[in-house]
Amino acid sequence: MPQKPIVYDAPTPEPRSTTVEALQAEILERLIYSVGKDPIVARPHDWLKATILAVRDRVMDRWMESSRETWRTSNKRVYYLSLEFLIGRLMRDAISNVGLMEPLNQALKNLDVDLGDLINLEPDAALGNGGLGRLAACFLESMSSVKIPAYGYGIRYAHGLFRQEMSEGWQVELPEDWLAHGNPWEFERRESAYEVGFGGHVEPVTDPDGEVRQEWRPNEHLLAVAYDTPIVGWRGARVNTLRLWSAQPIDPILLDKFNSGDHIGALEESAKAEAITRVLYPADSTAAGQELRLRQEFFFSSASLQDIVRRHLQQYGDLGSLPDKVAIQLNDTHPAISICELMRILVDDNGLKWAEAWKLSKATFGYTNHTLLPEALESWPVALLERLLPRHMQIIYQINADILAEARSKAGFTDQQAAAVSLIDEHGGRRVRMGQLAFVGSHSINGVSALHTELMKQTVFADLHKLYPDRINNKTNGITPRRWLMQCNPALTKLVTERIGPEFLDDIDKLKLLAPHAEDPGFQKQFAEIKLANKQRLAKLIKDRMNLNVSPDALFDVQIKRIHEYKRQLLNIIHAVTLYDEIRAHPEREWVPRVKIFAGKAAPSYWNAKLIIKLINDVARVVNNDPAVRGLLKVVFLPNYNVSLAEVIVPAADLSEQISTAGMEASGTGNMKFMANGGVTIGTMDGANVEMHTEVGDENIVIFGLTTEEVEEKRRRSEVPRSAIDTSPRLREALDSIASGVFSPDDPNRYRDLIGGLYDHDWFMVARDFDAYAAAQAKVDKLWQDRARWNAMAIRNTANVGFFSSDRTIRQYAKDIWGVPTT
Ligand code: HBZ
Repeated sequence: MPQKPIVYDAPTPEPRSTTVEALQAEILERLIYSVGKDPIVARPHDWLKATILAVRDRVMDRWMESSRETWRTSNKRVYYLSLEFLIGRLMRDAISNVGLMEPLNQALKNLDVDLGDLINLEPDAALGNGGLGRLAACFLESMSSVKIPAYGYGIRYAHGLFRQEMSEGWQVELPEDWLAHGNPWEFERRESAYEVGFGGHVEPVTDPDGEVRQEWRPNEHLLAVAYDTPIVGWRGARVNTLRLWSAQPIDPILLDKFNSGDHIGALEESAKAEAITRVLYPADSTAAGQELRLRQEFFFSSASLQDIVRRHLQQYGDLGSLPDKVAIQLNDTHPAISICELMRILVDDNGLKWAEAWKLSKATFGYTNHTLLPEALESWPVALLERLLPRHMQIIYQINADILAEARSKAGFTDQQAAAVSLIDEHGGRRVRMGQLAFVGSHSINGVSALHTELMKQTVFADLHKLYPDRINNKTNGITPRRWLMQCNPALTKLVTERIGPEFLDDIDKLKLLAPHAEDPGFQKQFAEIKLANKQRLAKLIKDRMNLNVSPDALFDVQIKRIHEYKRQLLNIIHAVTLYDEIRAHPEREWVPRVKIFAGKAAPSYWNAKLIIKLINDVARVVNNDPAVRGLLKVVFLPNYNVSLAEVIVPAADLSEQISTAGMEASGTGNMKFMANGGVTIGTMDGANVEMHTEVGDENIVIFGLTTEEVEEKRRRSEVPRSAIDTSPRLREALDSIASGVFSPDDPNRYRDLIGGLYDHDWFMVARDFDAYAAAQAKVDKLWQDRARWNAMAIRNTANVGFFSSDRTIRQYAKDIWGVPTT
């Protein structure tokens, strides 16, 4: 039965004051009474903690009000399940969204503390690898901003994405330690702990009414403990909860073992449990495949589903209304086992009939696909699932039987097509395909850009799409304009406000009002001055971190993202080598000074990606130190790319490199961040670049290269890439110099195989797109030389970014998939 309604009219404390005096007094109070430090001896981290606690208090009233409102109105809740949330820093976001920037700045100044310094001291919450995790973070902020009652569910990794250092130009990975100074944002919820099981067996049990139920009896148990972080929307519209699960043993120590002298064995359980949430898997484009990863996936899925069902039953008392009150979005297949867990909870624990449970479950789940790369599509060996999750494996078989029956009964579905939709892959050891499971268990399957969604229909899900033609839909990605424009570029935000008024802060489409000013020389000058100041700040960072001088007057040409062959950092660095050759060969020409800036992490086991980092650093060493270059070209690889570094680089970029092989980047979201900040894109017709091209217009973006169809055609014909190299002397020269060791005299063969691959198969079309890319870069030079033209392009990029706000994306999810209202 539903719980009796809770009465909310008890007196609550007054909301905290936001005056300078009140903030100042409270920070001091927090420093003394919560941190336990005398202001005389307080260290920067102590001030940071005291400040976060004071800010957090100003979020609490709205947090409680938000959840009360959801209870009171019985509104539907959205649950976003993601193994990754790449949040970055939270403090500036919260301060800015609740409008505390000015009073807080003053309050701290009065205490002789610099707010900017504190902001930079906060560690990044790097609980994600790249785009997928950062998208989840933008979505959380947008869901609060457009007033959707929502929860993010994920894992509280003790160690987020590794710290990247360079050792002689090679990437080395070091453990990340974001919790070293504690985490003042989170609330541990000991009372919200759930048991999660693994292993054991399934037992049929006969109920008193003669019904036979399956009961899972796991032989391993551990606890999932919740840690809640408030996520505040723009202007404090609403505060939602990010609930991260931490794994803990049920018995912290086995006393009988300890007492018998087995001190290590006594802690074994504890270590095994805690291992599950110890560290984030650092691969972003290959499925991990290890047992521990599957344990992570089930652990957080089970805890989240138990929590969701408990909350629903507490409020509504029956499960028949689940899809009316609950929407669960699966961020890729990583939480797909949730579908089986919900079926188990409905059927085994709550006695629902299979068909009824399946209907409810399907109406509740939606699934977002983020990749078509075959190596990233998750599948688990049947034997592993059977051992770790025997009941879930039974459920998968039952789902599969139903789907196959449906497929066969559909007119014209051949055995081969039926095999293609099967959840079980029979090729070499039997495996469960998580993509098919997520698809059949959801009422909506969405891609993340128009092109990607079309390709989903034609490739990975072609047969399932035939069986269920209404399920696949597109939701082009977006980014939150608060973090990626207003906070990371306050000067530009101020300028835009002065020019077109503050309405765009609440309605990002109003940025379009900037377009008529694009040709205005006065406005261009102001726009360019802000870009220059941002470039000076980045130049200083490069000087401080790498002891390298770069000129802020040069064109800042930026490629920052995970290192992957399909993203083609190799194409970019080969272009740098051709520029290097040409600058030396033709000193008399009028060269555009360029700084090529790279940053990004490689998966630790991805050899070619790590080799590409080394190549960038090898080329940088030679080019940056050659007097014949006269500073006209600099190459920089900035180590340890993360959200906070992106917030400095993005506003300083002139040129945004979005040069993936067409058909391979599902969407990209970095592309949108540059656009917002007046960066001009050089890019292929891939992912969301296609829609950026439409939004900004052909004259304001530089598009080049093979299309998806052309790439596909060349691959199908197994065309030899050699002729592309033979007909391009500068490409051949650059490849020869790299392959022969010009940049690696200490190991001349270092790049032989990497470059050999371009002659051999060139899967990613680096050689075949090179001439088009070089021509596009030459066009960029021309545009840059006509600075008025360039500035107009930059302004039009900012003006037309509105479509790429994650508020728009989230409103579309809300309307088409979740069925919830928004503002
Ligand atoms: O998701 C990215 C896509 O590559 C990018 O194009 C898109 O914009 C973004 C948001 O939709 N995909 C990822 O970032 N993928 C992962 O991070 C990943 C992590 C763990 C995996 C597999 C992929 O096991």
